[in-house]
Amino acid sequence: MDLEQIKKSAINEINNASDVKLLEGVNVKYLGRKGVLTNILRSLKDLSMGDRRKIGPKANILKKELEDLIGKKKNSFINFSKDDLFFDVTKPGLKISSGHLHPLSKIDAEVRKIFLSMNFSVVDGPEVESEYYNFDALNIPANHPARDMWDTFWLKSSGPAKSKFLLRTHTSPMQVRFMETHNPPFQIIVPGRVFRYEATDMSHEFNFYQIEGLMVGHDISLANFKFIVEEFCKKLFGPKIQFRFRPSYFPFVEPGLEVDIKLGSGSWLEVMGAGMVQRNVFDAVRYNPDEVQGFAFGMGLDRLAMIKYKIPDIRLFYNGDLRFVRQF
Ligand code: YSA
Repeated sequence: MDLEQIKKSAINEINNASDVKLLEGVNVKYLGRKGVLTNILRSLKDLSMGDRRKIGPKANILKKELEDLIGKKKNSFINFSKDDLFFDVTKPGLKISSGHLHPLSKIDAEVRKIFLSMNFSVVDGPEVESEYYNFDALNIPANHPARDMWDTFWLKSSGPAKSKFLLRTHTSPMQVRFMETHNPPFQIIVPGRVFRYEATDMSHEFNFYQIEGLMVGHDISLANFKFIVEEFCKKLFGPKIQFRFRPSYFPFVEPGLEVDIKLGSGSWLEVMGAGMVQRNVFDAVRYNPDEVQGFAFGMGLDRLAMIKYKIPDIRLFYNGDLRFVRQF
């Protein structure tokens, strides 16, 4: 074998050696005491001066080259035991963790989808609102005792603004804003964030989400509202859901009512306020209350999520604990 052939087959065998033991075999075969290359180097002394000068340096360079290659290959095996190199194809794979929606975003998407399927349009509104839209236009003038129903974050007003500003306490101001710029008939929902200056507990946050609903047209009655609510509840929670209507009071509806849903524990949770739009609200937007009627509702999105996902405390949605969020 000449040196070129030896080089070719040695490199080939080094590359193919799949563990330290096989590599050691290659080392012995070429560089060991009786190795192929060692024998050539040893027999140099028997060659003529001319051949020795021709073959000697080449054989030594090749020896160095093979030692380097074997050394490098050996290093690549360090830290790997034989077991490490064994790939168990029957082992279950590692789960790749990917981002996903927060439970409130999930229920928000679901609620929108249900109302879209019932021909409602989705409208957006401002979180910083004027006192006029949040209260006055909704038949809640200054000093009206009903303002106590909504503990308010007031904003420091800058400049000679006529109306004071606040963080909206409910999504109802969008009823007025929408009616000011649209003519009936229409049916809309307004999902959005609302703020209340109040203490928190298991079912109350100071920052939460509501979905406002408003349907205005000719001959709209409370029966239409009951049908929509029933359809909505069944689509969101399934056909066995139990809910009840209770008479209630909001200055911008007459009559007013609230809707509760029965929890697994047997107790009831209030999920929305609602009613038939009050004449004074229609007056404020220059609709003729003798010609059009409408119902409106405002539901707590967080409360719907609590029921749907069986969450006992609303504060879990906001405390940023990833162990909670990752369960959805
Ligand atoms: C009433 C009549 C209408 O024609 C239209 C809308 C309304 C609802 C009214 N704007 C309102 O805000 N009523 S409410 O104060 O009773 O809140 C409505 C729903 O929001 C409640 O039923 C509850 O589900 C939720 N909610 C209220 N305060 C909350 C809350 N959710 C979490 N934390 C709070 N602090």
